[in-house]
Amino acid sequence: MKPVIGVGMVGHAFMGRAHSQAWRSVAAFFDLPAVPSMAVLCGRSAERTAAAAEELGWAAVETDWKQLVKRDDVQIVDICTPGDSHAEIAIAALTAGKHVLCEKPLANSVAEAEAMAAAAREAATRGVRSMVAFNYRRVPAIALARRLVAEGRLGELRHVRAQYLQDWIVDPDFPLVWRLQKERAGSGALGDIGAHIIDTAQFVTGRNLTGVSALTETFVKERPLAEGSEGLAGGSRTGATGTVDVDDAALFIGRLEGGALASFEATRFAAGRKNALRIEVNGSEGSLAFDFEAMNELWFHDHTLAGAEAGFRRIVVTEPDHPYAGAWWPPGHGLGYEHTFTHEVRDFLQAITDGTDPEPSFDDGLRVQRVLAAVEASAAGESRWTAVE
Ligand code: SOE
Repeated sequence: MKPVIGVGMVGHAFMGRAHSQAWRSVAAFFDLPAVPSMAVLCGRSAERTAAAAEELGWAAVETDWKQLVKRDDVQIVDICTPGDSHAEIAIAALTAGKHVLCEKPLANSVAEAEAMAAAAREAATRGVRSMVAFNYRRVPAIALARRLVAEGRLGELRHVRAQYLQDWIVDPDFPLVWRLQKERAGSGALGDIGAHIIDTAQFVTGRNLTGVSALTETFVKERPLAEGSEGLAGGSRTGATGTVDVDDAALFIGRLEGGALASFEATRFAAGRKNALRIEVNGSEGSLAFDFEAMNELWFHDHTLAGAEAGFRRIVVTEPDHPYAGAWWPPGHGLGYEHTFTHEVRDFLQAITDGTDPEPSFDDGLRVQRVLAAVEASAAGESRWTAVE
């Protein structure tokens, strides 16, 4: 019998559902040294949390995360709440000796992220592990892209072009859900989806951003208020409206360690683009291109080949020796969004049982938070060049 690790999850909306699916399926597809048990689900409403626990497969329910982090049947605390509660829950859980998986962005401010990273570093000295949930690192094609860059297949890196394009708030009548509220989410498209492309760019290239120059915009400044909105769903209208105090779109250029130039675009106003997380990297010896809307494909151009043979080649990233892919289906049968979360909890469980620090760490989350802060500072200061602290 394998050891069992109890999981307590806080939050059961969109991310909570995605994480539940991962905890439920991971042991069926990956040979793990320890298996997770979906011990406790925590949410504010007893009734809605009980219904979600039943639907998603959690054994027990709590309505106060402070109780959850004390429970003996919980060894991992999985935080799937809006950013305004990440720091408090994560620090309490780490202090109580629980491993922590925390949704992105790590926090709503650099100060909170610093406190979380410090708590994580201290906890690691006690064998307590933490990880921030930048799930796109676990798309097989993205992991393969990193491998190709690390192997030197692109040579000297010159350009990174990253975009995250969605369109779910194009309608000005779409309500002011928590992702559009600064107090809850920290920022708008920037923190919600810009954080993903910052992490993806730094992960794929293995280089951090050193400075940025940015523009942000809020296209729709007033939106209807709604009650009971969950995830990306609107809830029921109250009849009143509220002010949008976050960005709808963020554009910035930046420089990476080693000198490569980078551009980033994060928007929820790209009509027709649903979840287009895209990245292209150009180096002296080749290029890579990826679009999440075709997530099983990676495009690779080998510039060392003779001109007559060169050109972008489509790699279908479903072979047994591609990252993660071998655990699933025969070649060509493809994976989806939910698999990224399964890979994430697989790597987290593996690191916990190996006694190693998983990545992305809270320090990686803090680094992204510093970029977000630099983007906001630059945009507020007429796009002036702003160093990432
Ligand atoms: C909404 O923009 C959202 O759900 C993000 O919050 C997630 O991080 C991203 O994976 C999909 O889009």
